[in-house]
Amino acid sequence: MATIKEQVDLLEEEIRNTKYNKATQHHVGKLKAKVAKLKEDIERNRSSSGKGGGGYEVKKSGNATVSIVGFPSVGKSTMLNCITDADSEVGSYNFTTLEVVPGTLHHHGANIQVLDLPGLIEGASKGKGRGRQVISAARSSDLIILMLDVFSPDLDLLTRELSDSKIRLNESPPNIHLTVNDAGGIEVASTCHQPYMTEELIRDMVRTYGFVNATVVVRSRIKPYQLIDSLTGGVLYLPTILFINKVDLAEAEIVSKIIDKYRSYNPLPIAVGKNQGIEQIKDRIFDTLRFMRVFLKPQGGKADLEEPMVVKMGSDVESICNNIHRDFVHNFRYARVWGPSAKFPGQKVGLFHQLKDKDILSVVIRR
Ligand SMILES: Nc1nc2c(ncn2[C@@H]2O[C@H](COP(=O)(O)OP(=O)(O)O)[C@@H](O)[C@H]2O)c(=O)[nH]1
Ligand SMILES: [Mg+2]
Repeated sequence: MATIKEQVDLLEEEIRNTKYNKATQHHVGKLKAKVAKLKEDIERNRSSSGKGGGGYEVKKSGNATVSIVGFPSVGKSTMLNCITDADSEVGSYNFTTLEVVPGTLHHHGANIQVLDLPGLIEGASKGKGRGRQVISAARSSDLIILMLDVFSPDLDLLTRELSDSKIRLNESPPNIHLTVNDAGGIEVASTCHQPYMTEELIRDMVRTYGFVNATVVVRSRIKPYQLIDSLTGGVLYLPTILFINKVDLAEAEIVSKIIDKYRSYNPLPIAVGKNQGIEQIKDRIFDTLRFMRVFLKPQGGKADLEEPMVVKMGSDVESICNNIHRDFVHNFRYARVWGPSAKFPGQKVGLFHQLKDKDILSVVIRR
């Protein structure tokens, strides 16, 4: 009897050796569901035997956390030193940075924690090098900065490592809902046309994955891997930005070729070692994190229009209260809002009211 690992290897080999087309997609889809199931079993065995990966313990701080991910020596530490108050060791050889080095970027009123991660190497997702730690730190962030060197711009290798670790970059989660039933087999209901897989394939993959009776409602166009993502769970959807570093060393033509090749990422050419592009880097990070400003108005007083509180877009009154002082949530009575999120000036709202950029907020607490 083959071990689970051997079964996975065999199935993966079969998937690799099967030419993917309309005639085989059904078969391949089922194989993939099978692999996903077996891999989950392996993970379960691993965690129950107590051999955890052991990630870095990085204490989160600031309004958001950003991780710099890249191969060794592309200039990650140099960038951290340029945009934050940190002092990370810079080396001309690989593997300089062995630990996660945090720094804080202060920009437009926001405090952004930036993590310089040890260089990612091929095989990181399988635990090579500091792979597991790099990836667990990356998973705990709000934004991933991908950094490439203009002379070794292998973005696919980088994103593959992240993708193998269940991190999806610049993607929205598929809209799939699965409900387990007592009887009736697998039922699939799709609210839109599915160009990438038939409903029959969806049904067979769900069955192969191990469900017997379930209703699957799909409300977006999905690909087989997205169905597997939603079956296995634990997938992270993170925004990302791409920086191409060391452009001072390359001909303009080479730089524009790379930018064109990865245009879907809207890459930013930089040369942090020469202090080029620093302000653009900061702006890009700030803009991608999608912050908003909320002006606080003390009860009966005037709003502070000078120094807004910077929070993530979509934040509600509760998260603002948490930012002011934890007693504010505890003693919260109600709040009043003026501005874009208010139906009328001074609207009375509760903790779960979603705020908008440039709102003015007054929180009333029990004394
Ligand atoms: N020419 C040039 N060299 C750079 C640039 N950025 C970093 N370097 C050099 O590249 C080497 C590796 O940088 P480092 O920040 O340690 O890379 P890390 O391993 O990704 O953290 C160092 O010798 C840096 O001085 C740049 O924009 N231009
Ligand atoms: Mg480094």
